[in-house]
Amino acid sequence: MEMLKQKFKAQADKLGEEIKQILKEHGDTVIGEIKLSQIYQGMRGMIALISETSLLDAQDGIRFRRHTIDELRQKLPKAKEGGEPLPEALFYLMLVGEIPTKEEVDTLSAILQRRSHVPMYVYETMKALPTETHPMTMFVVGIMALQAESVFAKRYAAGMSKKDYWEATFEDTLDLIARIPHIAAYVYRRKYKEGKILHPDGLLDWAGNFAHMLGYDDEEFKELMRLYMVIHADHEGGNVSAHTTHLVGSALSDPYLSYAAGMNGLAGPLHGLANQEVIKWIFEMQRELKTESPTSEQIKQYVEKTLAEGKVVPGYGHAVLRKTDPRFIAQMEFGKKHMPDDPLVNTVWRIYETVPPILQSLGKVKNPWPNVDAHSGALLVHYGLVEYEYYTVLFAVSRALGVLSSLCWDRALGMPIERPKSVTTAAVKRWLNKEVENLGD
Ligand code: CMX
Repeated sequence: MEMLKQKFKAQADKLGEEIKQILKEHGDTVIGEIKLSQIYQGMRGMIALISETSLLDAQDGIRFRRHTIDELRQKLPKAKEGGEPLPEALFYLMLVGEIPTKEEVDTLSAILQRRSHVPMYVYETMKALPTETHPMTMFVVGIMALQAESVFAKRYAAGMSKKDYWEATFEDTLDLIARIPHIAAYVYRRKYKEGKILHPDGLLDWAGNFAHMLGYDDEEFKELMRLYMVIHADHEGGNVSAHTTHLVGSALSDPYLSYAAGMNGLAGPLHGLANQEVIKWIFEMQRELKTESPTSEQIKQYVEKTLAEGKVVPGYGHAVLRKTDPRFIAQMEFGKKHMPDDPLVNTVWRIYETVPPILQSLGKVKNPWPNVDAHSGALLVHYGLVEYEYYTVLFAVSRALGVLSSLCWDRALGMPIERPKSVTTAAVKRWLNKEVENLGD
């Protein structure tokens, strides 16, 4: 751990110096213009944030420290030969920008195991909720209960110096990543398995152990969890969960508060909750059409009905991507390798052939292609994880790797409190009528 921490600190000091120089020489360089439409329409395309861990290309998809999903699947160390990459290896890569050796990842897995204890009062807090509570609410309540353990909060209260913020954030980050799968597994076992808790297996890697604690010891399911935890980890800084974590963290709210805030954003149906919405939508379609394997024509009619009812087709579209999400492709490859004949998975592939032309024909959908959420549920159902309301919790466990490594960078680079300017429409009108010189006056 000390080695990883020192490596991170050295990288952060180096980049911090480079940024100082960049700002000294180019701080006043104009990087583009902002259109009035952008401030009304979700700030699309507005470059407004720095996030070191990943970068999203509209055509090629996400790159983690310049590595595509395909490259990660090739290059990151694995639990088994020819298998899926270890998510803690991706965390290492996002944190220090280097692909770790297998030995370095094994050390990190062991450290996470050692730091994974969740105090009993956290479980008691979650247990106090009625079982009908949505799993994402239970999960965030668990994280909030755990906040009492924050190193950052304790050290800040004791008068921590600014120069130590990064270190307290780093400690909280490792503790949180170690403990989050335990909280998530508890949510699942409490809500769906009569509260029968399964003890961790100290010999397993982070995602393998998570699968085990959920109650899925099938080796293939563990591989799915490793892939799942890798592909959902980060999607640059502007998406709702990453941006919220960063924003809340900028007030020096500790990593527990910041991550919990981000996950409340992930729980929205246009963001992470879309994974439950997709499978719910497919199940409803199967029920209504009375078939497990709807034809392309039947799917087309059902999509048109969904649109006519004023709803979105879940799992399709994206605010940045303009092609099929490589995270969808990675899951499709997993499906082709492990379950090529699964009827539900085949239905997902048939939907993929059917939906894009329909969305294209609407003339307003900027990206008619599937995103990560279009595929994930069908793979989980294949292994028996059918409780789709739980799916966003899996996304949240993975997302911790990205948003928390980013938070370490925010504190190490001394990022200030975020505070963009807002204006009223009355102010916009005054400015358009040339009553004032500057928008906002
Ligand atoms: N089905 C139907 N209509 C869609 C659509 C879809 N899948 N995707 C976009 N549209 C519509 C929008 O609702 C919007 O309609 P209005 O002008 O009537 O409001 C219009 O097309 C233009 O939207 P856009 O610019 O193409 O998309 P946005 O950047 O505004 O939104 C997203 C992006 C993802 C919210 C949207 O595509 C969507 O709602 N998709 C379905 C939900 C989903 O899968 N979300 C998960 C995204 C990935 C993730 O974060 O996990």
